[in-house]
Amino acid sequence: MTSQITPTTPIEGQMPGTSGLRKKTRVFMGPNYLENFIQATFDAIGGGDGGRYIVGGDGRFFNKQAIQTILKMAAANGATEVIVGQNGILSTPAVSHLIRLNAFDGGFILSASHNPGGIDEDFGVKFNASNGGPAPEKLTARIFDATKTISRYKIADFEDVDLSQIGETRQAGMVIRVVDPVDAYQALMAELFDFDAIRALFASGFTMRFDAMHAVTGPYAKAILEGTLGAAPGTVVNGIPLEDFGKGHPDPNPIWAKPLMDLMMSDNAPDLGAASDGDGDRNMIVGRGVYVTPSDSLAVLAANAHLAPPYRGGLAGIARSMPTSAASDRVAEKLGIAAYETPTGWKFFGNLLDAGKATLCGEESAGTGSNHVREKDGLWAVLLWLNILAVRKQSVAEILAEHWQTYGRDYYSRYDFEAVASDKANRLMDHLRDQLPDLAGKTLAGLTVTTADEFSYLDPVDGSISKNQGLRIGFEGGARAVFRLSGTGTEGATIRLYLEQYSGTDGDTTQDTQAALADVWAAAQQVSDMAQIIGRTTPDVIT
Ligand code: VG1
Ligand code: CO
Repeated sequence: MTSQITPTTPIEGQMPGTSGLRKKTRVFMGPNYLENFIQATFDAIGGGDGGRYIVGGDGRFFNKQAIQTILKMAAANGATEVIVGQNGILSTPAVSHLIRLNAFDGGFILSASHNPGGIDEDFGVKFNASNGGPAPEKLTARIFDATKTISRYKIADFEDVDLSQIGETRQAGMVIRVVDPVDAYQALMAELFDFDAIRALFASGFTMRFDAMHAVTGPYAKAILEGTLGAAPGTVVNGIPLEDFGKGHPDPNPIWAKPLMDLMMSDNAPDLGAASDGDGDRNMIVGRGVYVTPSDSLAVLAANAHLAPPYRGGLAGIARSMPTSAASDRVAEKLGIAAYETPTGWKFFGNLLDAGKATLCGEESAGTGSNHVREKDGLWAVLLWLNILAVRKQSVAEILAEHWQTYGRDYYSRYDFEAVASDKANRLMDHLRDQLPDLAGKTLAGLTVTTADEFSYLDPVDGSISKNQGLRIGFEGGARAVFRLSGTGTEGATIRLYLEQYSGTDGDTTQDTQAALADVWAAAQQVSDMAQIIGRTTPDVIT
């Protein structure tokens, strides 16, 4: 075997976004593109010498090929051991767990998450650090810097590794262990939850549908729900990971998981519907006839977590991303524990979890997780719901209704405007930013502004500051509009508008969501002048 040092030159635009580097698959397949980014990552963490890493992905097109390249580069960079999922499959939370379980130095996750897959769709790479969590901003900044000065990459020359066989091989001084993707993760879930109670729930006739959306959670959900917990065969649908996710968007929301939504709103609805995304870190929860917004799901899980073994002793704190609704803050207040508000992206929860300040974390984008790993975890959220349902013996609708009666309801919806020309999207944000200092006290579409600012985050653990994390406008009566630009897209800009309206326990908690948000939506249109600036007021996706 020979290790090669291959000369290369910097490639523009290799800046990791909200969650890793995401580009069109063909871009990643271009000369040196993946190699430059992987080498920059090794350089940014001080070289791979003696390092041990987890490698795996969501099974999308180019996954296996990228893994072969990473294995060869890890060996040439001096890594001593790599664990890789069989057939290249590992969900994001499974990677996070394996890093922690083995006390490894980090992991490479090949995924563009909820973005579609295929040669003409999207690909991505995330690097997770030794705590199992997404690279924090200071590390992604170092990686990006390294991509700008790169002049060579290191790659070993050996035959492609057979990823289909579980077992151990040695190449270029590096041990490569191909492992079952599900085993360790399933053991963790069995340790966390009351599997006997959930088994009894299914045995009592409880029915469920889990839509894996042709993405990575299929094997996990089948093994755990059907294989161990006794859910009926066929509970898991679309359970085989496909390279193109069956040409769909593996994004668990009412739009992209419409077949599941339709079933749950029909007369044939099972007791629980759930779905997960490309890499298995997101979750959607739907009860019979009722969709649970991710913000509400976080709040309900927080309020009921003590019913599941790992959280019996109570929660240290609850963290949510800024655009997520205030529903979980109300639970934290009642429990007398801290509530944290972080920028969008799981990397900001890592310090809070490591420091023991937060136990549960969540994002409005269908991400929920806890201190059991350092990623959001789709199947974990589903199992926590199941554990709670098994104990409370009520329907999802009943639990939700009781929750609103206790805490009031934060009506919530996100509007996405996709593929907006970048200059127009920036103009809209600038236009809003300019108005912020003078907005308080003004009335927009009948709503009086109480606060208006651009969110910036001071990390209470390491003191780092993250600026420009979204524009937020608060209104009298508990409404809020937040504007931010997505950091996961691969084409043009996506404007996300997050709308929220609180209705207290004495108010109406049974309105239609969009009706409850009509005023704040009108105010958001007025203040942003979106009709003029981007020429549209109809979102592509409403979640
Ligand atoms: C989106 C979500 C954010 C999430 C991120 C990664 O980011 O809004 O909450 O953490 O995706 O999730 P953005 O910048 O496009 O709004 V995943 O499941 O794609 O790793
Ligand atoms: Co994801």
